[in-house]
Amino acid sequence: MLTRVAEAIAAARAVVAVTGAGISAESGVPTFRGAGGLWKRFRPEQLATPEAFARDPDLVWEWYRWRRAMIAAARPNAGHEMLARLEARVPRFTLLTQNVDGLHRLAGSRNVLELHGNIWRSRCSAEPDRGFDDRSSRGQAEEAASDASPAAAPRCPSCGARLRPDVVWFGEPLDTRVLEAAMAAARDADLVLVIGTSAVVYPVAALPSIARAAGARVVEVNVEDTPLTSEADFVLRGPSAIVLPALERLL
Ligand code: BV8
Repeated sequence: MLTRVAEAIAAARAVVAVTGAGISAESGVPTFRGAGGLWKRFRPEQLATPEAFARDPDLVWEWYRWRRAMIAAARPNAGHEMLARLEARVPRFTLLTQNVDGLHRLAGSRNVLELHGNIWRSRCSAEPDRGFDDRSSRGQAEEAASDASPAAAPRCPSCGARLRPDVVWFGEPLDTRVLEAAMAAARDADLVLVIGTSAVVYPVAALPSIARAAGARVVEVNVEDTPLTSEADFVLRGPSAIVLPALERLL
């Protein structure tokens, strides 16, 4: 199976990778729905929704700050690094990630669409276009300058409204331009590598089917079956940090 996937990659003009939390699992970042996953301790409705933020912004920020601390300690793993190298080996490569951890860019991937946003950015809850890179010293200075206690949601230095993580919550639309670019890449693809996602969150979960309907073949890399497994042309069962380098050795 691995050899047939390597042959499909070698023959492809346009490759799209769709990744989820599973590709970051071996970097020590917990997944959402697996054993010990993030949603085990909290329900999505409790934290990753605009209603949750309106109800208890400090609790939501506590969760995101906890995740940022974990992600800050994480490094890209062999799976992220293989995809970064693959980008240079195929004529057209687009990486569509649901992950907000930024590890693909850290690994060197360039053509990355962060479909659910990025945990290191925040934006004003009252002025959506006013965003901040909280990894920058300025972002941290803004946060530190806010006179609230460290546990409280940071405030916008411009208007005083609360800042929110610049991620897409349940019930919120994805950025239209980003989603349109992702759909276009899916329709153009000869091969889609779906890696480390439970394939249950829409509209991203629809992308492999859109690609397949336009003639692409679909490879699933996962440690377990998902709703996509029965649709996939190739199923590579195993951890992505092992499977992807093994695949690369055959290219
Ligand atoms: C929207 C925030 C509309 C950022 C997240 C019924 C049917 C269809 C859709 C819906 C429905 N009811 C509600 C909806 C819509 C909803 C949705 O899809 N709900 C699902 C749960 C049914 N979708 C939305 O709300 C989206 N918006 O539809 O808007 C709209 C339009 C106009 C106007 C208004 C509204 C927004 C979705 C985004 C939600 N935000 N997170 C953050 O805090 O991170 S979702 C959350 O789940 C994360 O972003 C995550 O990326 C995403 C998907 O999870 P996965 O990445 O797949 O991770 P998971 O843990 O689930 O799975 C890990 C996988 O890896 C597993 O399969 C595991 O086996 C595997 N694995 C583990 N280790 C490894 C591995 N694989 C390989 N190697 C390993 N080592």
